[in-house]
Amino acid sequence: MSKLSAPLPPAPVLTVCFGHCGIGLGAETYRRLLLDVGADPLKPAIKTSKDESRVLKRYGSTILRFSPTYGSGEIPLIPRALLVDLDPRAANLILQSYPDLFALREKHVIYGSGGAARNWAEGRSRFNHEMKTKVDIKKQLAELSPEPVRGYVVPFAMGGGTGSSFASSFIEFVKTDSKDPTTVATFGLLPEFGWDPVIFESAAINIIMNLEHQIKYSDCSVLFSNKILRQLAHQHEKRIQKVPSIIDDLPKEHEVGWKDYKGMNLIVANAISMFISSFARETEWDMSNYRTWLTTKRPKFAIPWIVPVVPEEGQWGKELLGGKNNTMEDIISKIGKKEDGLLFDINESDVRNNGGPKDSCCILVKIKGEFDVGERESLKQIIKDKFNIQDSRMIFVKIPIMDGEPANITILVNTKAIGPKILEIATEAEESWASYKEEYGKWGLSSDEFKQGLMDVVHQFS
Ligand SMILES: Nc1nc2c(ncn2[C@@H]2O[C@H](COP(=O)(O)OP(=O)(O)OP(=O)(O)O)[C@@H](O)[C@H]2O)c(=O)[nH]1
Ligand SMILES: [Mg+2]
Repeated sequence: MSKLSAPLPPAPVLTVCFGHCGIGLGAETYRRLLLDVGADPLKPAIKTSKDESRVLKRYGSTILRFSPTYGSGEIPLIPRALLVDLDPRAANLILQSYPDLFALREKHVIYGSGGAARNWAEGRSRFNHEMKTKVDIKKQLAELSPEPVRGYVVPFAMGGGTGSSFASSFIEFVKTDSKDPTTVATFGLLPEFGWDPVIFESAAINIIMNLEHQIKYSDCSVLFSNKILRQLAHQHEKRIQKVPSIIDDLPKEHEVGWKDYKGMNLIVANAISMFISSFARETEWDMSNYRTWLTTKRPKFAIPWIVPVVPEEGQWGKELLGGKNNTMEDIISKIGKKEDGLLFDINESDVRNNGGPKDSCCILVKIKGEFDVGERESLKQIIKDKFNIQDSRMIFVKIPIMDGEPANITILVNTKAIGPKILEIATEAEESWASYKEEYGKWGLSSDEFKQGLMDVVHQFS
């Protein structure tokens, strides 16, 4: 195809994953995005020109295309994804299992010489040393997108060292370094204390410093909690067991570190892939619109509510659904059967007592059919039953659905009701600081800086 006849691609969106958790979530999301179009994640390729337009409509510029290399004229699809961790194990595992997906090999990864010891200050200090001196992060980003970047999708855990601090430093870096307007969307995961391998006191400090950076540098911050993901994964265990995931493809002798997170990560991947589809596919909604949505909100964070929690088996791979499970009616019936899930740990009384009059939501709708007045009204009613959100504060984004794809609705909710959960963590961080200030101070986090961060977070969530 000559350059002139090629369609003008929109500026690319990159996914930059940080730490063990971020890499697990990001890789699962790409697998999911590929399965949505019926591509084989182990060898994703465009086979025909019909395929090509279908794929372009689906992914927009989140995927790189290269000239045919598979011998048969097929064009490989390569995610614009960067996997970053101080500990090289997680990224290596993914690369080993998906050599054709992450076909740019070492260009997809940045790693250091071992974890950040669950210490945000150590992680930040090592980001500045190892990432900016030993690695040329700008150059590596340019490999994935020689063009100016439209936006970044950034998944990570907030309670550990590397993911929490690297995501903080990275979003600060892209927001302050670039002259081009770019949209940053962060997907931050809260640990389940008493279950996850995190240290309560230091994790609280890490979370506060990370949140402060999200407040300053992220345009669309989405929060999840492992507590609720674990519950949902358990509740839907039977179905999840049958759903293939990136974890099933890991070398058997190594899968241990991720095995327990399979269901949880599939659930999160469902929400992140809907988020990406909301602007990567042909919709009226651009990624930068999220920037305006949350700008004036306090707290400027959203939590996802998804229907269904995990897509039905049978939709995966190349089987077509034959017109089943893809209408609004199916969505409503799934909510009736409690096959939906709010991915943050608040309940009805939290919403009743702590929600605010300016709570709002962004409703991503992928269903077959017109999405007519009746269907809109029933969805609005369901949302009002759970969150007291006014009609005028609801935004609908209709995502085109392809044949054979199941219906999916993801509602990003901005509500004051999450405040008290975060303030509990802030209290823990404040009480723990005295015993950690020496250790964190060694790595360059001063008491003043920590206290400023704490104040910003408390102000944001109060
Ligand atoms: N849902 C989910 N949680 C994860 C996953 N991997 C780790 N976690 C959680 O993330 C938190 C720890 O963050 P990690 O991502 O392991 O840490 P890291 O960013 O690599 O940082 P350090 O290892 O401390 O340098 C804990 O709450 C874990 O339970 C994952 O794949 N999925
Ligand atoms: Mg780690």
